[in-house]
Amino acid sequence: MSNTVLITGASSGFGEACARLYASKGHPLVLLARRGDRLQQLSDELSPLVNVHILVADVTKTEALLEALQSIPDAFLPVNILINNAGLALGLDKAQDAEWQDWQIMVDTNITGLLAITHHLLPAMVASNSGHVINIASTAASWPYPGGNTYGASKAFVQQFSRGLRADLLGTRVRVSTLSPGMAETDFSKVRFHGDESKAAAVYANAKALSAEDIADIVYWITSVPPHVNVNELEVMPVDQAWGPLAVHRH
Ligand code: NDP
Ligand code: 8X3
Repeated sequence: MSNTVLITGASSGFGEACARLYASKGHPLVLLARRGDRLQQLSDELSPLVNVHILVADVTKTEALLEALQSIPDAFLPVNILINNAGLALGLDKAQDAEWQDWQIMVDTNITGLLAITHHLLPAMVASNSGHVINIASTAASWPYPGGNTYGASKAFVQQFSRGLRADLLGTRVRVSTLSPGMAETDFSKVRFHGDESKAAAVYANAKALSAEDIADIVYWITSVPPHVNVNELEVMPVDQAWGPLAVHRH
């Protein structure tokens, strides 16, 4: 029987593309996000291929989230592949101008939400001595940029937490991988700019960004390498993106 894949943030972007790809490979799916209508649409589309269970949950609401995870039907257990993808950036303001609420939501989503789900699902992976956690970080985890303050720091947490997990899991067959994408065209920028479509479009103007499907292909590859191989970390950018020089303030 194929491994069950639980994907957080499956209602859009990378998560949605992963759901389509894993469904095409015959994996039962548990799809989690806040927007139940989008999850239902995706489930209707993929159910002819595989069994799909949807969890309408907000990863920042820990108690309700854990209740939702506990309600996963036995037929979908154990969860073998966990794709911790739900996340967001809010704002691109310098730290001194940023909204406190934006920082709080990023930390609650990108850090606390990911921790709560991992904490809930990891013991069963260890008990069955199999499983794979794929954490979606970002190039922003390693490469700071103006306005990336809390977002980048939250993704650096994800990167370092993944390394810590590997250290703790040594001696088990449970794998942990971090994928750090650069610029990818999804709803990410629309969310970052609080729904401002023209600001979002400007991010991707006249450059070929990564697509959600590019990321799904890479996630799938990471989980398809032989069971004795662990891809620790993988960073990927579009060819049209690279680093800039260090900034200098001249007087
Ligand atoms: P999208 O905005 O298209 O998708 C984000 C997903 O996260 C949605 O399904 C959204 O679902 C879900 N989500 C957000 N907040 C919550 C929450 N509180 N509870 C549950 N689900 C939530 O963006 P991407 O697909 O691009 O982003 C996916 C991940 O990839 C994020 O972690 C992002 O930081 C990361 N990333 C993105 C890059 C990019 O350039 N696009 C580059 C590097 C990393 P819903 O709103 O329905 O809850
Ligand atoms: C998303 C990529 O460069 O906007 O994680 O931070 S970036």
